[in-house]
Amino acid sequence: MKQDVLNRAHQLLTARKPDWSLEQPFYVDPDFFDMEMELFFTRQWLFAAMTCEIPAAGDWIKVDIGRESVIVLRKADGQIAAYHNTCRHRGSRICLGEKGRARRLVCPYHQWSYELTGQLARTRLMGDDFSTEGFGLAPVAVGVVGGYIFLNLSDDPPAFEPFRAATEPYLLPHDLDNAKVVHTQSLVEQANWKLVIENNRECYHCAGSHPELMHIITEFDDPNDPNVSPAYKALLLKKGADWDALCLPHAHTETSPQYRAVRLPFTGGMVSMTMDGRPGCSRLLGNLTSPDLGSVRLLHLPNTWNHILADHAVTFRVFPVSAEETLVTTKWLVHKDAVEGVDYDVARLTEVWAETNNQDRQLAENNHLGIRGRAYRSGPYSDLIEGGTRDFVRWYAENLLGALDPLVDTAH
Ligand code: 3BY
Ligand code: FES
Ligand code: FE
Repeated sequence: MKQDVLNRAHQLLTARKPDWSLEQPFYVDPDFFDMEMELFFTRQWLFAAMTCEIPAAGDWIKVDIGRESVIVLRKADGQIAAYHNTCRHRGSRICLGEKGRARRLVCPYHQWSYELTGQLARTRLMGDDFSTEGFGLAPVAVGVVGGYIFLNLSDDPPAFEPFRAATEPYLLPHDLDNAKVVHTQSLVEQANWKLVIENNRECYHCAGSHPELMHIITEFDDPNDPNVSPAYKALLLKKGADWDALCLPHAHTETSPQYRAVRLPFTGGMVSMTMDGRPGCSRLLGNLTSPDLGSVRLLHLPNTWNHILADHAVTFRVFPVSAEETLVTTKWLVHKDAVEGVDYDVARLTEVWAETNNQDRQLAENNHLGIRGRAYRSGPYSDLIEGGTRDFVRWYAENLLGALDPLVDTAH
């Protein structure tokens, strides 16, 4: 990392107007991006994949995070493990496809093969005194909660446990371990990753941009938001009582600025995130019997938000590609035994969020283009309706500043 970049980023964050958007280089400068990846992004727990995508021993899925590539797999004992996708011989990528099933991982270059535990199993023609000891694949830290697999690329990850413990009760009733992904939408957006998250964390833009979504949710739907309408407050009370009776947790977790789970009702009698508000899948998740459970909103900064409903779940994953490109991957899941054409129709199931994602993509890309111009200046977030965005940027700025503190020249 370049020292002048560290100094400049530190200076801008120190001088930052509290609760205003970030200065231009944080969104567009490739040197800032490299610095941010190293000091911030790759030290975070990142949502990578779902456990149901690798249901059997030997199932693997490749997860590319910037220039890093990770193999996430299920070991023979059923546990999930992850390894850097870099061979210990001369460093080739090992898994080249997107996913597969294998008894051993075989490097395509010179066929060194690895056990599912990461240990080097066999090599050809390395000589009698070569020992496979010490040539295991480099592990990547894994955290699993309610069917979600998170990875951490740092050698010294922060604890995953508080997030797991706080959110697991919300997820377990939906049994996403026993779901299946029925559709994936991958968008490479021409926007900095923070603009994707900033956009997601507010609904200031919703009335102007999301006609489909606004039949289902309201601009103000956080139970703690003082601007929640009386009608929505009444709905929260009514649905809260129903969910208490079903022993389904719904209160906002409120333990961390980085993550939360909360179950919120939909509006207008809608029970699902479909165009007509009726269930997108008639076979409900887990052993659920009521189709009207609103959605569990699972947030974990910096790279995922989720809607987990009675009938289906929608997961959103954000990976930075470069300062000006971001991969947004959306997956729709239903019960693993649901039958296409009988229980669900993919087009109907995916319509609302596929549209909404395209609208959000346009918003983030326009935002990015405007920020690239000479006239861009940091601007204020509304306390009334952009609290989520304000809190994300605040959290990001504090974390990055903390990482920069020990690295800057005191002279700058
Ligand atoms: O529903 C969501 O996932 C978020 C929250 C606010 C706006 N946005 C559509
Ligand atoms: Fe993998 Fe040679 S680089 S076997
Ligand atoms: Fe949006």
